[in-house]
Amino acid sequence: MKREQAYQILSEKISGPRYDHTVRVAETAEKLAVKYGADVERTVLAAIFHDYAKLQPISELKELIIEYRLDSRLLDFHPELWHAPAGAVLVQEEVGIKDEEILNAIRYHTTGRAGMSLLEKIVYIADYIEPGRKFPGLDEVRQLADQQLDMAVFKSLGNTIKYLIGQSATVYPDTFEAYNAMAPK
Ligand code: DGI
Ligand code: FE
Ligand code: FE
Ligand code: FE
Repeated sequence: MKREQAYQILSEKISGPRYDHTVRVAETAEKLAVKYGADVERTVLAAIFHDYAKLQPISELKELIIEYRLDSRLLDFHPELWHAPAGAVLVQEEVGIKDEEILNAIRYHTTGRAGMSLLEKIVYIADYIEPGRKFPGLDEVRQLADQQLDMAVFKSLGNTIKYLIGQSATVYPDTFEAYNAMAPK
């Protein structure tokens, strides 16, 4: 699928600031894919569709998790997490993308997971560092992303865990597993 077609399909699903965020994630992911030698077109496609389900009503995301027998633990965690795994289902069913690595990048873009592929790491970090973001510690992660992708992913996972704990929020196990897996050995 060509980018123009992907953006066309996306624009029927999301618009406004969320669409603009997606364009910035795709541009950031493209640069990282070139730098780190990932498949550029597949990385960009994953980035374009990473938030495909972001504006879907929570009730519909919940139905998808049940209907497609996704990890039922998701339902005990914050609904903000649901657009990622439910989005992977919708991108497969509605857009027709079958590429498992692209689908996994969408599925795990919010939490991360242990054993992320290069393409998954790039989408994860592009979502975190795109120029429109403002998080504490972002400058450090942006600098790391320039040279040490794994360290950037490790730091951003740590920052997210710290942020969530600061909010007294629960942390989905995949996020901890991703953090532990990315710790420098
Ligand atoms: O969809 P985006 O806003 O572009 O970004 P995202 O999908 O990476 O993250 C959405 C939100 O999910 C973000 O505010 C942080 C939060 N989040 C990430 N991991 C966890 C989490 N929230 C909870 N409760 N638990 C997690 O493990
Ligand atoms: Fe997202
Ligand atoms: Fe993210
Ligand atoms: Fe996003």
